[in-house]
Amino acid sequence: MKLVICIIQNEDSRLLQDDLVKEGIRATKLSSTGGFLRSGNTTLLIGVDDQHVGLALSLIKKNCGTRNQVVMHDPAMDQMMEYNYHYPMHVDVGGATVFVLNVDQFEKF
Ligand code: 2BA
Repeated sequence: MKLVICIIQNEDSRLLQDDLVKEGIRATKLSSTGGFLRSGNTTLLIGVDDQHVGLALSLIKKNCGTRNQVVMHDPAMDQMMEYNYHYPMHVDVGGATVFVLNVDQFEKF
């Protein structure tokens, strides 16, 4: 069994969750915050049998697009001395950042 952790944009979560449910793949949605933009994003925890990992990844890929976001000046970023940012700044966010982890044990009580 694998645990797929995927960080996606809020806008993509509904359609992806719909597709996962249609395919009988279970997922848990967490509200998360990106460390760089410090804006809301969505993290999905998807527990799947090994043979369904490919299907889960293809649904993530299908539903999660890259978007360009404009970052206006954020004083908090001035503290990151190792970078020299110029505002407004354009960053490409997503489609999805995905981690696939081995699950040692899975129980439901
Ligand atoms: P954020 O950390 O808010 O990052 C949003 C976007 O800003 C990133 O998109 C990237 O294009 C840009 N970015 C991030 N750090 C940067 C930096 N130091 N300098 C310049 N640009 C930077 P994505 O790479 O698609 O990441 C989207 C979200 O996925 C991230 O939101 C974060 O919540 C998560 N993420 C990405 N890589 C991760 C990792 N290695 N571990 C944990 N979470 C990660």
